[in-house]
Amino acid sequence: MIFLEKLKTWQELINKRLDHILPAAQIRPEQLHLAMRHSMNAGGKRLRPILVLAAHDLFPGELDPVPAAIAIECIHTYSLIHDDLPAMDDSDLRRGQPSCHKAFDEVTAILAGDALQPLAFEILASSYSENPELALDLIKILARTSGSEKLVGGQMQDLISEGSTPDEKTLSFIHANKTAAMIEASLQMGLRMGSEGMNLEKLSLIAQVGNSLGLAFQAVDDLLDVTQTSEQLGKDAHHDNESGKVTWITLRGEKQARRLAENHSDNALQALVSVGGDTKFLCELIEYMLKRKS
Ligand code: GRG
Repeated sequence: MIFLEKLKTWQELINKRLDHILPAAQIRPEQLHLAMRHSMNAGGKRLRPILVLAAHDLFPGELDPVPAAIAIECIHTYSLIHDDLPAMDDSDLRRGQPSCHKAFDEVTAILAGDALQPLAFEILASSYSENPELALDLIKILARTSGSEKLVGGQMQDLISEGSTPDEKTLSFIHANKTAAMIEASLQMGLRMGSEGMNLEKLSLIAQVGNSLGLAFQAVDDLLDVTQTSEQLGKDAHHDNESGKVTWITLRGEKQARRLAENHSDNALQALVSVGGDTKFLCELIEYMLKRKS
C-alpha cells in the first residue's frame, strides 16, 4: 500500500475504534461526554497514534496496538483542551472547530480534559490485562511522559517563560518535554508491543528517534505558525508572536529554524536505522512530518 493510503487507512481505523472506546454522549452527565467527544473527534491528524502503530509494525507481534494508540491520543487531546483555556494559551480554534471551552464553557473544558486522563490509563489496564507486565510498562511510559518532569513540566516552563526571552537551553527543555516526550512515548509504546518489545537497547534507540522527531515536529510547528493561515492550520495562526512566545524563529530566524527541523529529522532517520526492522513506513512518516502543511 502506498504511504498516503496507509496513513488514511490508519487514521480511519483509529477514528472508528476511538468512537467505540469513548463513553457514549448519552451517558450522564451528557455535557461532559459530549465535550470529550467534541475535542477527540474534531479532526486531529492522529500522528501520535499512527506513530504507535508504525513503531509496532517495525517488529510486529500478536498484540493489538490500537488501544495503546488511542490512550496516547486521549492524553494528547486533554493537553490541547487545557492548553487552549484562557488561563493558558487562550485559543478559540482547535482542529478546525471552536476549542472545547468555546464550544461548551471553561468548567466543562477543564473537566473534559481531566476525564480524558484516567480514561487513557483505564484503556491500557483493561485492554492489555492478559499481559500484566506489558500493561504495567505501557502505563509507566505514559504516566511518566504526561507528568511533571515531561508534558506538564514542559508546559509549566513554557508558560513561565512567556513574555521573557528564554535562553536556548530553556527553549530546548520546553520543546523536549512539552512536545517531543509524547512523540517519544508513542514510539516506545508501539515498539514495546511488538516482538522485540523486551529489547532494552531497541527501546532506548527508538526513544532517540522520538526525541529527534519531536524536536523536528516542534520546529515545523513554529514555522507553520508564521507561514500558514488559521484556516489552513485549524488553530489560531501567528499565535506565538501575539502571546509573546519565544521560538527558534524568534531566536535564530526562519532559515535557521527550517535547517534545525531538517537536522533533527535526519537524526531521527539515522537513529531509526539502528533500531532496524521494517522501517519503510516510519521513514516515510518522518519525511511526511517534516513536509506537513498543518
Ligand atoms: C496543558 C499539560 C498541558 C500541556 C499542553 C499540547 C501542548 C502542551 C501545547 C499546545 C501548543 C503546542 C504548539 C504544542 C507543541 C506542538 C503540538 C503538541 C502541536 C499539536 O499537535 P498536532 O499538530 O495536533 O499533532 P492535532 O490536532 O493534529 O492532534
